[in-house]
Amino acid sequence: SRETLAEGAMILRGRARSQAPALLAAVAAIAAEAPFRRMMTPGGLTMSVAMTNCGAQGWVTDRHGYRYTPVDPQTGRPWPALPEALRRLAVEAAAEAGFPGFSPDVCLINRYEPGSKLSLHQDRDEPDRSAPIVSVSLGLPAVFLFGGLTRDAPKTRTRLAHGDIVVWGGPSRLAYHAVQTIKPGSHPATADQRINLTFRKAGPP
Ligand code: MD5
Ligand code: FE
Repeated sequence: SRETLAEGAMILRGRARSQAPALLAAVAAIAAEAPFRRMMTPGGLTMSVAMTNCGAQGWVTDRHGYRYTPVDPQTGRPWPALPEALRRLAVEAAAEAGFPGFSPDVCLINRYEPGSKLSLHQDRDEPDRSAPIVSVSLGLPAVFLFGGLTRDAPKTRTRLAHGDIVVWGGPSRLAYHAVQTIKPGSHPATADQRINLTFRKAGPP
């Protein structure tokens, strides 16, 4: 099913479901090379979400700020490659949502456990704002808050469950959003975790 959340924002419910075992196996292989870690915000708070990356660069935050780096600062090695099967899924989903020609070079992987949340923010560290972000949710469900171009704009709540893909492009690309605190639970695919993959174009336009 394809539903429009807002202009440029389409949700493909269950779209990744059949590929979930392969996606989770890929995440485990990536995490064996570039472990999940809880990063520090520039303000000095440790995030409740654990993160890793694959692709040509990875998104990081520390006391110096938010940025993309070609090398994992924790291991000193390049981030693991973006697996072709993951890349293909993101490119297909983007095309289905009206964004043909998406060329992701990065996948940020978020790991939530009960009690984890992501506070209201915009994704603005990628210079090419014409490229959408493709988000794949696996495991425990989340309540997602989708707002507007200012922090105080009205917000819509939507549940994101195992296998759901959301494509955020056009005017929704820079919308404020948040993930509410994950509730305790168990999912057959991930036990007590929610995994979210976001495919992005972080390289130059
Ligand atoms: C998540 N991750 O569920 C979300 C999914 C992040 C993040 O927010 O930055 O890692 S991506 C949601 C997203 C991306 C770009 C725009 C919008 C939402 N939006 O307009 O609401 O872990
Ligand atoms: Fe975000």
